[in-house]
Amino acid sequence: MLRLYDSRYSGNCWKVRILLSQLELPFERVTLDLAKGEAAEPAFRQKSRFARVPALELQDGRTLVESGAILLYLAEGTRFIPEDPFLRAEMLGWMFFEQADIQKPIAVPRVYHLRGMAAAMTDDIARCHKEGNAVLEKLEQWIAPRTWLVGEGYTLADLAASCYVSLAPQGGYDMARYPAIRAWLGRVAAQPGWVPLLPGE
Ligand SMILES: N[C@@H](CCC(=O)N[C@@H](CS)C(=O)NCC(=O)O)C(=O)O
Repeated sequence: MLRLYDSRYSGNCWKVRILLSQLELPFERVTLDLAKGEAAEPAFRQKSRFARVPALELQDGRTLVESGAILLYLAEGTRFIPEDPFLRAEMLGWMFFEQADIQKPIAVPRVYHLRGMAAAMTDDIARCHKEGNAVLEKLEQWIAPRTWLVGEGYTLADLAASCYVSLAPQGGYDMARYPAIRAWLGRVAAQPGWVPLLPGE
């Protein structure tokens, strides 16, 4: 059986759990406590060369790291990856953009809030919000006249890009500014097999 090493609050791990659910693939979940430094422990570093989750251990014992790589591996040959080479490349473009530009300015203030450090980090949070709002504005403009990020259907682009964006309010972002993003997030969450970050949310 597939074994997913993850953490409860990680948006990157959440992406993988959503796809596993949507593909109806059974998996064993091993949840690490990152605050206790469990990702840096030697036994886990044998599995994850970057000492980070998610890491997906395959049936044959090999392990894949990086959420985008894991998504691509799992979704190969399914409706979540467009067959058309241009659309496939556009999908990858959104996945790269998410990792390079969307994730950090949203994840950093969220971690400060979740760990009760927000009051001490107001300057850093303001810097992240400036950067993050500029990126969210680009996303808002792109998605406003569209249903999905790429082509005519839900793809890995929507899955990968939506997770941290939907967590932005936990980092103090005002999403009232982004009606088209909010509508798109609603469409993503309504996809069959979609699961929330935490049970019962
Ligand atoms: N680009 C990586 C990022 C992975 C990452 O940053 N994981 C974080 C949790 S979201 C982690 O494991 N951090 C290790 C730690 O906090 O010790 C991916 O998408 O998989």
